[in-house]
Amino acid sequence: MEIKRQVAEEIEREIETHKNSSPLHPGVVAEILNSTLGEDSILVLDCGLSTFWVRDVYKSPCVRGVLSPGGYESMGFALPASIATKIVYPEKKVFAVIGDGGLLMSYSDLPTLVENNINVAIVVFNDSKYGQIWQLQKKLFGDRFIAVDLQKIDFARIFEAIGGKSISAETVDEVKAAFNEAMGSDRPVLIDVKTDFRYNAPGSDLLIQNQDLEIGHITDEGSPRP
Ligand SMILES: Cc1ncc(C[n+]2csc(CCOP(=O)(O)OP(=O)(O)O)c2C)c(N)n1
Ligand SMILES: [Mg+2]
Repeated sequence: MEIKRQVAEEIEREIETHKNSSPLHPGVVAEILNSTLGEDSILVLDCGLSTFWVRDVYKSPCVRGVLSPGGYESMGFALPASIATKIVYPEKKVFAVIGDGGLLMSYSDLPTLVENNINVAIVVFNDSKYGQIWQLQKKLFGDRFIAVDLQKIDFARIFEAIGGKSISAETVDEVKAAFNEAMGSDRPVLIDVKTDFRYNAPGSDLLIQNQDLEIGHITDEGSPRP
């Protein structure tokens, strides 16, 4: 219970401190989801740092309001899962939250949205990184990074090229306006939000302290001991 309280305080502090930061803090974007989505919405999560923020900040106003790959952590889940969700629950407003890495693993499904006019809002947290892996490497390998950089990809232009409606958002006001537009849309919309990978997931430090995970357990050859 003590850890739960500390994590809740950490989230509140982070969002307050970074409410005007640029690029956007993923927790700040998650708060905007809180004020936009309602009981008639379903939020579908992918895997990664951004989705951890959304998972911990988003307060679903209804039962079965969130669909997630859970502990399986499968990147690429949210886009096809959001298509299926909309087909099963056509009366619901479906938002998918996906990192740029996760969307790169699944974006061949984007034409399906347009071709069949499946009214889902795809929200890309675009930080040009495998953010979660960057955080892990920073924590465990003393700032030595490998294979965590992604190209700066303009997903809005990709979706437009397919024939879809897209919006790029870099500020709180732009994100609010984009989410509201998606809520009122009868077409699929892709919202490309520029986010920052430098904010580790809520409770990460507490978790590592409690697992007693030390850098001494890692070698160049091996992974952390389970
Ligand atoms: C299919 C698959 N491959 C690899 C991983 C390991 N993995 C977990 S998070 C992550 C990076 C996620 O990057 P992105 O989707 O951009 O989200 P971010 O962490 O940047 O928010 C990777 C490679 C995974 N969970 N699933
Ligand atoms: Mg990313």
